[in-house]
Amino acid sequence: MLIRKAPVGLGKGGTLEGTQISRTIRRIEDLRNFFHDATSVRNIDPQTLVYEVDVYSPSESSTNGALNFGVTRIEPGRVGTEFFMTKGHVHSRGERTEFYWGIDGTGCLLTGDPEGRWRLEQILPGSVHYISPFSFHRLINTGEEQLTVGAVWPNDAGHDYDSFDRERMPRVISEAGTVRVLLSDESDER
Ligand code: S6P
Ligand code: ZN
Repeated sequence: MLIRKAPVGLGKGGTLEGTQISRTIRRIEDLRNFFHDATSVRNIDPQTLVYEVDVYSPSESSTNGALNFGVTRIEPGRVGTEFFMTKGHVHSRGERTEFYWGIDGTGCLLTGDPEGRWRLEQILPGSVHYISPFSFHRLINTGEEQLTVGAVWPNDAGHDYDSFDRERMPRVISEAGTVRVLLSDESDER
């Protein structure tokens, strides 16, 4: 029997290479409503790259139990004091879970449960993170290098970007060269 080459691999710079891969690119113009400081958003070139997501979906979307494999690469940078981050979402099928793991760079994972309790986990190369059912999840690059994070999640999970109140989300900011977390008055930690 032939020993075949794997159809997909992680290339230099954290790009997924191979077949059945799609890429989503998010620039400042796509994220206007996600950063807190609207004035700073307006002052950045709308074409500025914030993050890219490569997704390998080997199964038909109708396949029961199908998984997606993804890699997210977030550029280093800030909007005002707020670090570059993903939009953040809860799965449309809220009970669907997900694993993240750190590949390169440093940052954090913000999660929030439906009761409004928030949690931040440090992401480092090799760190493993579990997104529990009904949890909001967002990646934040707090470092000077690109943050690269792998993920595996059910193909039928879907993305819901609007069910969590953005005003209540903790914000991760840079202050005097350190990473600081600002909680809204109504935020709770867990
Ligand atoms: C999908 C998974 C990731 C994110 C990606 C971008 O369930 O959590 O692939 O889609 O990190 O984040 P967002 O919030 O812009 O979809
Ligand atoms: Zn997800």
